[in-house]
Amino acid sequence: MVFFFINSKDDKNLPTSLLAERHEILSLLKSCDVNEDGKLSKEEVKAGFRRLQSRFPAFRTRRAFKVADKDGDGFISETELDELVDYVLECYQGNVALRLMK
Ligand SMILES: [Ca+2]
Ligand SMILES: [Ca+2]
Repeated sequence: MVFFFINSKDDKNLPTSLLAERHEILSLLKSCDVNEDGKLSKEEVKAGFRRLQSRFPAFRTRRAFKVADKDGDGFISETELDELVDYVLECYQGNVALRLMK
């Protein structure tokens, strides 16, 4: 009984909305690559946080690079993008779409 309860709760409701938010963030970040070199500079990531109505875009950007810029070259490459999406999701989970509408 208990197992059934846990399973049905975790597997259904959450992932769909979470996936939708991941997708929103991913397309936002991709649109921030203004020079189209396939990676995100600090300025480009900061612009993304501004789009998300962050009150502290510089702070968020610093934290994001600490988490996502694994090789420390100062850019978020395609392979590091997932980590960046995770960080953004951590900050704004549940209201990404709302923030982007403003
Ligand atoms: Ca770029
Ligand atoms: Ca990097």
